[in-house]
Amino acid sequence: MDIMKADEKKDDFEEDGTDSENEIDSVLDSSTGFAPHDKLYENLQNLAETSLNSSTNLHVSEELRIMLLGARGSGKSSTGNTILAYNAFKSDMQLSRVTQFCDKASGNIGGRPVAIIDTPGLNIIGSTEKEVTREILKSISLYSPGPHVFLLVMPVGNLTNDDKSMHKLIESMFGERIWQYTIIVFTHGDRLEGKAANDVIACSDIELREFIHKCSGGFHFFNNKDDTNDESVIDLLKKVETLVAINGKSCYTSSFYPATERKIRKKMEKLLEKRKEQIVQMERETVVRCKTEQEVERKKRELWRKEEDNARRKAEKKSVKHLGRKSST
Ligand SMILES: Nc1nc2c(ncn2[C@@H]2O[C@H](COP(=O)(O)OP(=O)(O)OP(=O)(O)O)[C@@H](O)[C@H]2O)c(=O)[nH]1
Ligand SMILES: [Mg+2]
Repeated sequence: MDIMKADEKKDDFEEDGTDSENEIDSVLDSSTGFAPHDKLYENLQNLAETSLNSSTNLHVSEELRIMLLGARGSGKSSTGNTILAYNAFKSDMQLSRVTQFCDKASGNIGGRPVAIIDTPGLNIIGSTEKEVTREILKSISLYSPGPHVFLLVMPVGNLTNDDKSMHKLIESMFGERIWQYTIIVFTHGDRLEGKAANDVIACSDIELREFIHKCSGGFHFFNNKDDTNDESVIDLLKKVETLVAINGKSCYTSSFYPATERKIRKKMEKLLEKRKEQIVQMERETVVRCKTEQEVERKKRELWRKEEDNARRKAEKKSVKHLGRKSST
């Protein structure tokens, strides 16, 4: 029986937008292991009394979710690897896109659990751009209930027109509140040739400095080619912790998404929720066939990627249909 079809009919009744906005934050059950209803946000609220000086901060046991965004080849995967101090993500010098899918890897920095979500490069290049934005927006299971901080990764330099278009694209995807959760990471810090990072920024174009103003977390320089940059990672983590504090220890949630995206996500989450039992059953069948732990992880991730992709496409279609109906009335 095609459950998705039955779901579609039921969802059509729900197209009138009367659902409570609060439902948007409903996420998948933790029993799957791939869409955990992470309690971090609540845990962080409980920790509100904890002093935020950096020495205690690095021993807080909750996982910080950090999402990397930026143009193709800007150094996102390398930055993720530098932070985690191991080669979690594939990084390479090539003109085609190296990272194709969002991926998550975890580590421990100075006693602080950290999860990094790597993403494919966001470049304005027609139809691929749509695929990439869909890939980033659909990966609910990887960063639910939301990243604490976005690292916008860019090679050190003034803003190009492509950068400016990419910022518009990011804002259209996540809404303008994203900048409250953003730190700019300038890669290729080796190009500084001994100059102080602050001096380089002070002499940069006004457009770049205005953009830095917009991002609440400021900026940080990284040299991903330096194997001895532990100190720089700790400094970045302090900036991340400070930004988390400024944001009241909250994370970026789906309620900040632009209205259309919120609707799509809500539908997508409902579709996935309805298929949860089947997905869990498929997971069980997959596990039996796998020989290693890694294979289990990979297969589960592939399964969820496919399910999320299907749900996203269906949710997008419904939204377009809904908008069409609205404009014709
Ligand atoms: N010299 C230098 N090279 C860097 C630095 N950061 C990244 N690179 C190089 O830049 C190239 C691209 O880096 P990636 O980390 O793969 O870039 P990406 O943003 O993940 O690329 P996509 O996944 O294709 O979007 C690689 O050859 C890296 O070694 C840096 O700080 N200094
Ligand atoms: Mg990459």
